[in-house]
Parts: sequence; C-alpha cells; structure tokens
Amino acid sequence: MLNENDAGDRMVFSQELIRAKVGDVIRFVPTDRSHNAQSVRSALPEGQDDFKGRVNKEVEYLVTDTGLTAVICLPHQSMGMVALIVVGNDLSNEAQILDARIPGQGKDKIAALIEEAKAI
Ligand SMILES: [Cu+2]
Repeated sequence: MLNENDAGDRMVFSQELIRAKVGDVIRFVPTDRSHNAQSVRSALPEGQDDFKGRVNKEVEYLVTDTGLTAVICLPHQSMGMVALIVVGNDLSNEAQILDARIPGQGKDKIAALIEEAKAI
C-alpha cells in the first residue's frame, strides 16, 4: 500500500494484478500510512472467505478457491486504489466482479485489470 509508486501513480497497491494459486498467502503491507486492504461484498470466488484489514495494519489473505477477487483500499478506492487477485487463471466470476459496488476510478481500473488478466 503506497502513496506513490515508482511510475508516479498516487494511492496504489504496488502490485495491481496479483496472480496466485490455492494455498498461497497474499500479504498486504502498509508501507505508507492511511491505507487498508479488503475484499468487496460478492466480488470474490464462491467459498472464499472475505477479508478486511484495518487502516495502517498488515493483513493476510489465504487463498482457498480459484477465481477473481477484487481488493480495495476503502479510503482511496474511488481514486483507483484497487487490485485484482487471479487464482488458477479462473475468470469465471468476471461478471460478479464487474457488478461489484466500487466507486469512481476503482471500477474502471478493476475492468482494465480483468482485460489485462485475459491478455496474458
Ligand atoms: Cu489507500
């Protein structure tokens, strides 16, 4: 969780497209202050537990199911501070992710990350 990355983008996760496999633990680290990481209601795979990190706190996400998970920073989601976890190259819940309630630039970036995931 960064205030600015090397490219000069403000309020970002250092990795926005996160590829993982079942059994991985993804750790969100509060490198800069005033950020959190959490999942979004109904925007994660069937069976996968949601998660919600507190502001300025590290949080871990244990991957238990394949599919897409949208991750947001609650204070900055509308500025585009979001990430997409792709597990097992399974994009079958794409429609749910696109329907998730994510405001502003966050929604656009999630859509762009899904396209990026498809392209690789
Ligand atoms: Cu933030």
